[in-house]
Amino acid sequence: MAPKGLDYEHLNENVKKVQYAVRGELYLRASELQKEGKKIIFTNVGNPHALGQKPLTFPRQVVALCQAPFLLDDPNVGLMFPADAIARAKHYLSLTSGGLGAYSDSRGIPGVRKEVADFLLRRDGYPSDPELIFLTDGASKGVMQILNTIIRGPNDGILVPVPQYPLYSAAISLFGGTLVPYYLEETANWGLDVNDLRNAVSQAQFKGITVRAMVIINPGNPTGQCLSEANLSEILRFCYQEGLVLLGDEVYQQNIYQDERPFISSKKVLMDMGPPYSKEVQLVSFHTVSKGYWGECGQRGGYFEMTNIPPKSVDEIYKVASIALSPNVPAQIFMGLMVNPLKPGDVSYEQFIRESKGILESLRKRARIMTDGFNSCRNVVCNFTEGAMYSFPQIRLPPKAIEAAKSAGKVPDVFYCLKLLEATGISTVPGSGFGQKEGVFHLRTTILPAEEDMPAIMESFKKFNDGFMEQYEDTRGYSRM
Ligand code: DCS
Repeated sequence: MAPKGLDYEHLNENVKKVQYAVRGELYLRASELQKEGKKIIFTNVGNPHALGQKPLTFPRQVVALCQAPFLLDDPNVGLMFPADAIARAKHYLSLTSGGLGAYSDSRGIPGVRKEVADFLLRRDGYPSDPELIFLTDGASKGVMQILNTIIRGPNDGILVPVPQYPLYSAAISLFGGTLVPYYLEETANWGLDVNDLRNAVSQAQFKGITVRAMVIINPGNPTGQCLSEANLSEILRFCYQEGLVLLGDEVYQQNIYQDERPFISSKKVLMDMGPPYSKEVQLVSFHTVSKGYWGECGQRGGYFEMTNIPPKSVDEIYKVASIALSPNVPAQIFMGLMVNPLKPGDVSYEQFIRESKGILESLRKRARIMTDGFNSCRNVVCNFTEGAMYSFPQIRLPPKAIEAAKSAGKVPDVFYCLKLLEATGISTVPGSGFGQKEGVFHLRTTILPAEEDMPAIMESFKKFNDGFMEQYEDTRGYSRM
């Protein structure tokens, strides 16, 4: 019989090459165990509402009204919804061309893009052009769109931090480019050394690869570090010298759990540097409604802002965005609400602040409980989660455990995480899914389980880990730090 278009052997090889650990082997096994009736704690995905985080009331009221505009004509609407939610719903409906059921411009609703631009001006102190802001279905779609635009083939390299969030490795292989790793230094709190970047670029050149873009994730996923202003300006200077476009993944900018290094955007640092940098360095930065105290992952709302990108390239990006017609319109409203929050004096302001502060303060406590919990375990060392939503402890696996993993046909950290899952129901992602130095092992968990459940989860982890180490330890040493 003649081969058919979707026969496996004939598929796009780039599709087959893609790996995405966050929903990989561990996740599949956890789903199986759940079906068999085991209680699973899903800490593999940064999906706050799935772990019980309540949505903020005000944005849901506004979007509910936008979804059901007939409620606005109900004489009792004022009994069901606060006045500011009603006013805001009317505002957003007036920005659409036919409500939530109509496609918007492929770059997103102009009025919402204006709200994003106003937010960026307030945040960074520099004007932002709504024409250079595109709304997307989550940050993921924006990242993919930009990588797709850059990558021409295997000789195009993208500098990506290792450990990294596998959206980058997966999208780069999907588009047929080459990931050029730069290693974050665990012993320096996952810091970034610009000399390593230079080495990474020269090594790539040696293999015939031209590095064209650099990714930073700030705050880091899975590593949780916040980049300092000095570090960011070194990175931007490096991009200037090498002619790289900087992709600034800043989706965790609200998730900060220490006061020494508050979030500072790449855009602000770039503008502060002045010319020639501020006029020359190409920057695309990404944000989302999925993270922060919003955690509205299921809504799929995001944006990217382009700085110093030539108009003809912007037109090409617009053209490609047009193929998908329009980003989700309800998600665009969430984005508008996120960047244009309530102000003191608004009827719902107090409640909004109470809810958002409550979430962030609790996350800060959970970050601390987790780091301390991991550091109290045998052969486990863990940097503090300065930002984002994850803890990324290093597990120093004894040689016997590594041998046992090999005979089970598993990568050592996958072996450890599977055993952890079977014993405790805690579903994590092995460090190998994010990249790590040879012979060093990690796992990633989110810091998202409810605060009151956290002590019991850490206790159960400790009991498993210390038992595992007891079983496999001998006197010959460990996987190295
Ligand atoms: N960038 C980073 C660094 C992320 O961690 C994520 C999601 C995204 C972009 C994409 O988010 P949205 O498409 O929802 O805007 N993080 C995943 C993770 O590591 N666990 O859960 C989701």
